[in-house]
Amino acid sequence: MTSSAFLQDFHHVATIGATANNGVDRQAATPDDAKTRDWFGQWIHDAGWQLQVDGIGNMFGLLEWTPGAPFILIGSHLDSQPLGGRFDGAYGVIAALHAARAIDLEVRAAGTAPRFNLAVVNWFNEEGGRFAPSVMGSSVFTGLFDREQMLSVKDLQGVSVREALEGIGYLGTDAGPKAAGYAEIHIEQGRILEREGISIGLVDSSWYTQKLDIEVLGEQSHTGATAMADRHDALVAASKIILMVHEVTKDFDEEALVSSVGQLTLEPNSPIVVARRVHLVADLRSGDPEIVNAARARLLADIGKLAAEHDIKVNVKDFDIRPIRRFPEAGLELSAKIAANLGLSSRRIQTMAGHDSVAMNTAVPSVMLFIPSVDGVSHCEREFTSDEDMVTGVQMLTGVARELVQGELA
Ligand code: HGY
Ligand code: MN
Ligand code: MN
Repeated sequence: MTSSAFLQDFHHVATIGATANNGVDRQAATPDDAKTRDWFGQWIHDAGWQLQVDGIGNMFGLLEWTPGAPFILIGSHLDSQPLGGRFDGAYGVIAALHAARAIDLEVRAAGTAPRFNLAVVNWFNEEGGRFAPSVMGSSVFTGLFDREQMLSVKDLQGVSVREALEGIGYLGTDAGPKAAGYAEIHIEQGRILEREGISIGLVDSSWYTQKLDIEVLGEQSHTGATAMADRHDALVAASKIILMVHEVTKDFDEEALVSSVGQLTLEPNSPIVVARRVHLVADLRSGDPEIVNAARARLLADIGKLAAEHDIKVNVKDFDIRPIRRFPEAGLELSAKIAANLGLSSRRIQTMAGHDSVAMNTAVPSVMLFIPSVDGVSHCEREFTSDEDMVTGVQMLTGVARELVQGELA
């Protein structure tokens, strides 16, 4: 792997869908997402590998050294959050391209094929900003989500996943590779590695997460002419619920529970009309499922009281519930050994964010690696990781992938 070639690719992709403040906005199946997909497809073609696109828009670059043998998949996602960071996901895809190229050269020079083939993957809609739930493409690939159901999911403008993928020419028909293992490298999106001066995070488990779909139903009326006592203001009630979702974290130890409402839609959204309906999505996560469940129970009880006080209706639905998932011990030990052989510091770490590797780990032995994030910032234009840390991560991913194709985790 030549670090300059990797860095050149990374900084080029960061210009696609670039925002004014050094971020990117390449939401799933938008024209800018399509541009990075075209770039990825061209790279695969120029490398002489076979490109496949499956029925939920996942893209695979196949290095089939042994016809019919299963594949080790390495990669991440090129889609971003709205006004997001240029490292989240894209780093892992470009790192995987360069790791695969290095291993391909080694295999050709050695003249002997390893036990497994290798594929580089760009997962569809990992972010879940435009189309919920997140981690969509890899969850369909592993059978966690139903493909037809996901293709019918609509964005806020009423466009379905199917229509959006067809619109950018990436609703594929390929089956995709038979997976035997998976490895992904990603920015930490937290402060631990930076704070401790450690180069590589070895992800051993993921946090318990769930979303709450909250619909607040009041009654539309004139903001000027309606007596206050007669109002059923959905936005006032929704505002109190947003604060409840924030405040409930204080019922638990510091940082034991994280929660926010990140999305709100308002009807009819007129300055002269009392709101009739507000739709909110709350995200609750913890390393302990009992904490999420206790916070959820507290919120449901308080929302019930609020609805009675305001004489309005509130519908709350659970969705996107993800249990804690643990990565295989053998993969953690293998990665620790590879980091040590490379002279890199490493430590075990949990992931609070969702990742495609969490889905893949339900199907095949998977390895998830982190590199440091400056200030732990992510899903924000200020997201940053140094070139040096990125290049170190590519070396680490190459080392892990080299062992996986030999069958080290089989
Ligand atoms: O769901 C997640 O945590 C990821 O950022 N998509
Ligand atoms: Mn990501
Ligand atoms: Mn993300």
